[in-house]
Amino acid sequence: MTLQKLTAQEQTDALAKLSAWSLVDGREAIKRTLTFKDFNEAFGFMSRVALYADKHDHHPEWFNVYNRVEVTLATHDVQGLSIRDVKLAQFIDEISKQ
Ligand code: HBI
Repeated sequence: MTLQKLTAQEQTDALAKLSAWSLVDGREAIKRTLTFKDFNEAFGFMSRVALYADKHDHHPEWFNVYNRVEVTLATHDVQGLSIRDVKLAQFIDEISKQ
């Protein structure tokens, strides 16, 4: 099954359920910033996401400084958003209930 780019309506529906995420200005991508107790917690989060990403062959674009992690999700293969970004965002929300 080839990876499909989300339609505008699918994007709207997905973001309605991903309230902690927002669209990146000028790019079909979604972003979220997470703040943890300390670096140890932040890196533990990143480790869990990294294992998920490698298992699902879908990797985040992210920036970390100390206890803050800025995550951006998009699918290079479709130059936009796909179901893989929605599922990775859902996983991130589940493991980081803040
Ligand atoms: N991660 N975010 C993201 N987008 C992709 O298109 C992607 C990926 N990880 C691996 C991957 N694609 C492989 O299928 C190859 O295209 C590199």
